[in-house]
Parts: sequence; structure tokens; C-alpha cells
Amino acid sequence: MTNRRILGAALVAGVAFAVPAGAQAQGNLTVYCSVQEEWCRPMMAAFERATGIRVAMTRKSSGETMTQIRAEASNPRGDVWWGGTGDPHMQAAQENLTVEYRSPRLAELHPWATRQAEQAQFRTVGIYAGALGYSYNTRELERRRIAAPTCWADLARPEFRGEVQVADPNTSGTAYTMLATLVQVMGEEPAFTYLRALHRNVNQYTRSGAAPARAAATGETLVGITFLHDAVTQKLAGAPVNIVAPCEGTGYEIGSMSIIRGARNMENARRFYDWALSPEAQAIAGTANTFQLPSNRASPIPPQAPRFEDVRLIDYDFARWGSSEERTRLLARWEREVRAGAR
Ligand code: S7P
Repeated sequence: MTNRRILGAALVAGVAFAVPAGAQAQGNLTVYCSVQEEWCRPMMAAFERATGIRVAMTRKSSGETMTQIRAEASNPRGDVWWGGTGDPHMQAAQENLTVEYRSPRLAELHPWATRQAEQAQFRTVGIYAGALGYSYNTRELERRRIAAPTCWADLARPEFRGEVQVADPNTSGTAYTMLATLVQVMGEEPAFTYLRALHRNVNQYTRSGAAPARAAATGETLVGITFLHDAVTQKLAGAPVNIVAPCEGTGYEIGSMSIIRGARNMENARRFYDWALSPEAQAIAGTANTFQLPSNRASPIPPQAPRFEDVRLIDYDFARWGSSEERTRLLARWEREVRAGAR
């Protein structure tokens, strides 16, 4: 986790922000950011440049942020939660931890993004989307003489013992997306049978969802389960990886944004919200080498972004699997029957 005043950090680094000469500070904003740090930083810096509002940003994974917002409910410290998978944003909405806001930009968004908002009584909104899958290190696969995996089922094979990395679904939105995806693809009982078999092959449950893609890129793990776009970032950086959209079908995330109930800087929170839905703000993703599908219809889709048309995508039920009851129940079951199990 990092906690830094963007402006302060930039001054230490000797970077001059383009706040117009003579512009007055326009107040403050505290943003909880749940995408990769490499994307959080330029987003906050660009918003500061555009508005003169000073941003204090904390980066944490999606599940961790949800837990923090709940813990702070009686004395909220954050204003906006930007990014991270949609399920915990949906849960926060249901638990009354976030507030309704109907941005004038809603009409500019793809239907999947506005549907997310409607299902949460406008207490959250979709800002990007991306499909789940995995990547494997081609050099390591060849060295071990293992047949290339193409399905979820392949990752539970004995030859992948100790070779698979995925995040912990309690902290990571990515890993919770995997858990809910498998339940939807296979049915709950077969999914838990599969997860217990997969557990024997997992070398580490990481805190952050994108970490397994980096580990697969370096060969630290043979396989990393992540969103496909996190693996694309590694491949484009030259890593010897192949990216797999599993043959049985896969789920996806609607990366989301919410305003925290009790926000101390409500006006600035709304300004950030509107700005973050603009094509200009969404284009920052590509410059930060992160390749999700943006939610504003006028935002250019990075050519490297994995497209939904190329993936066997399930009709992920965000209302159900983002509900407080189901998310809490699935996580508890995973903890009891998978994490606590013998390897
Ligand atoms: O920025 C890349 C990304 O994969 O990170 C988010 C993810 O939720 C953050 O990590 P956790 O799994 O640790 O919560 C995704 O929303 C986003 O696409």
C-alpha cells in the first residue's frame, strides 16, 4: 500500500504540474484507488492539473478497500473510490457505504456501465471492463515439457503442482471474480471441487490481483491467473507469455467508481466523478500501459485491449455475486473449504 500526496510527491521529484499561473488551490480530495499504481498516479496528477484540486491518493486492492471503507463508516476518511472490480462496489452500495450520484455523463456510457449503475441505485458506475483468464510462461512450459493449457480444467492437472499463482479473493477483486466466475461456469459444488484441486497446484495466494501476471512474466510462476489485460501489459513489455481465455468460458469485471457516504469533499468528489467518465480521463489508461475497455462510448479502445468478441464470455450476474450475502458467503466457504485445506 502507498499513501502519498500526489502534488507533494511530484514536487519532491521535481515535476512541475501545469496548474495555471495564479490559480488558487481548489480544495482537496481523498481518492481510494484500486487499479494498478502505474495508472492511479497519472490519473490523479491529470485531475490536479485540470482542476487545481489537490488529491491525496491511497492504492489498495478492491477487497481491502471495501473492508477499509466499511471500517471507516462512522468516520469516513475517503471521498471517492476509483477503480477495482465491480462486485465489492456493488456490495458497498448495498451496505449503504456509498451514495447515489447521477453524473451528467451517464448518457455517454456503454450499456454495461449504466446497467451497473442502475443495479446499484446509482451508488456506483462502470468505468472500464475486462475479461478474466490466465497467462503462462512459454519458456518454463517448454523446459518442463508440459502440454499448453487452454482450459480452467487444465490448471488442476497434476503436472501443474506448485506452478499456479492467483490472488486471495478476500483482498483481491480479481480473485473474487475468478471464484464467482467458476461458480457460474461450473455450478457451485463442481466449482468448489475444482478449487480444492487447484489449491494443490497454487504456489502462492497474492494480495494483489495483477501480481500473478508479473510472476508469470518473470518465470517465478509457470501460470498466473489474472485479467487478460494485466497479462497483455506483460507481453507488450516483452515477456515470454501466452495469454489464455479458458475454453469452458470465463467471467469479466466491470471496473467501477463510487462516492463514499459522508465524503468530506462532496463537491470535489462529484467533479472527479464527472471528469473520470470523460474520454480524456479514460484515455490515460492506454498511456499507463493498461488495456481495459473504457466505459465512455467516445473513448478510444486501445488496439491492444482484449476484446469481448474474442472470448467465450459468460453472462456474469453482478447483482447476485456483488450482493453482500453472496459475496460474504462465497468468501467464507472458500476460506473454510479451500484455503484451510491440505495441499
Ligand atoms: O488495473 C488493473 C486491474 O486488473 O486491477 C484491478 C484490480 O481489481 C486490482 O487489483 P485486485 O484484484 O488486487 O483488487 C482491476 O479492476 C483492474 O482491471
